[in-house]
Amino acid sequence: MRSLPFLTTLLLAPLAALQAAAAKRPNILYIMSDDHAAHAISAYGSRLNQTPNLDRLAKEGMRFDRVFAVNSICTPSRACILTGKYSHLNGVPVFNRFDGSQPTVAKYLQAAGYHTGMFGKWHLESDPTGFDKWTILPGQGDYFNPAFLEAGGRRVITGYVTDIITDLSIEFLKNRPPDQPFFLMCHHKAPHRNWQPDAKHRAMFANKEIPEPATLFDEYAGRTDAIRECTQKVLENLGSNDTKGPPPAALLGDALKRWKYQRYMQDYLACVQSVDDNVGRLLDYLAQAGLAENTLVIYTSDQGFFLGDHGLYDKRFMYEESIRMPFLVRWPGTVKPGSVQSAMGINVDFAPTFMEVAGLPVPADMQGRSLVPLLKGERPADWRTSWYYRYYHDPGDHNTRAHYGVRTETHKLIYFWTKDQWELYDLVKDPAELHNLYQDPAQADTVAKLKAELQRLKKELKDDDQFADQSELPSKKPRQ
Ligand SMILES: [Ca+2]
Repeated sequence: MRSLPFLTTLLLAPLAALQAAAAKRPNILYIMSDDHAAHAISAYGSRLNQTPNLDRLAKEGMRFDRVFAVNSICTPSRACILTGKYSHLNGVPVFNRFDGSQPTVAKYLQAAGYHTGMFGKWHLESDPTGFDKWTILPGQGDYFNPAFLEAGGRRVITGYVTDIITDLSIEFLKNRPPDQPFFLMCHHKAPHRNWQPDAKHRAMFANKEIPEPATLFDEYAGRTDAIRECTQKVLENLGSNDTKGPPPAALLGDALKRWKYQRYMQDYLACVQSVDDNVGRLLDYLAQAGLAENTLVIYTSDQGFFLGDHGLYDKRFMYEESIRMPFLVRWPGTVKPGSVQSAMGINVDFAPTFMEVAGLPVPADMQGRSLVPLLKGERPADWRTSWYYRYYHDPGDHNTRAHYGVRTETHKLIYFWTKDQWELYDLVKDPAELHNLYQDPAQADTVAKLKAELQRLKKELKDDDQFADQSELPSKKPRQ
């Protein structure tokens, strides 16, 4: 019989190894803003602004050029990110209450020993679950002197919302248990409508002439009814609450559209500038605290946004400006500094990514795929070449028609099912998506192939049109 000390050594050695491995597990800092389009980040080639702190992440990490939201609107995107599942399976197709009893990546990480925190805009109505500490804005929240909800009740914090959310996040880091890795979700409200910057950043843009997008005066020739019918148009639908005062009385038509665009973008970009400053504060804190080396940092937004593109603001549509999420990742020792990734990622990939980063198996019911191989600069041979999109909120706040579709590396096919109308774009020849080719006989083969791919993806993702009928949609109005 072997001696007791030998057995003890045998049992303790793997335990010690496990403990050592656990101590080295990377921290995860996930920073997400609300409605921040990639084309308002200088690392993405913005013509509009300079974002030096976000550029730091791109310079020291990886810039993903093709990461997309599978349902481009605030609440559904958040549910997709937490669950790794599409809207029809996570139960949040519109602005309805998230069932916090379902599995989420926060719960998995917390159970595996991560110290978990959630600060800022939550927008899922139910209280956060899976977080050791949370302080969230009720509903959309306020830009100035906002109220917050937390396990202990409600409190108002004086100041500007983007600064406060950063303060709360840093406080969480300062007070974290030293023997646990952390998973921190820092969710900014900015730059959500109605774009209220603080005085310092407003002054930076107040008199600045912002370049106009090439498609500001898009007249929608050849497109379906959906874009014409929507009420997310810069000229017709931005009101004095958005422009912070009425336009000069003499302005009409194109001149009025230009004026509204300027007022909209000056405030939007000023809100972004505060986000950029505050990302810098968090990065500085990581460096000062000696946490930078073992922390994966992500910056993203819950979807993209139309910055006057196609004459629009807001998101919802499956067009590129709306669905494309900025996605910058710094992970020292794993991600090559200054690298760029063009493989297509989707927001249901985030949860599987966090699982793999934490050394955990990806649950079989998550529908996304871990981005870790891409972070390592590898592109698996079977990486996706197409993905599925579905937007439900019709008519919603902007009379935007429900639609679903497929995007490949080169094409996009969109079906507005309540209108029974289709759009097809060649993203290589027409990246601005101005020419709907659906009726072009020369595209018949392409249309047939894309329709087959659309059906294949729907089946694979178990989308049985669960929420296709408007009467089947959950309540669209959450408690504020
Ligand atoms: Ca949003």
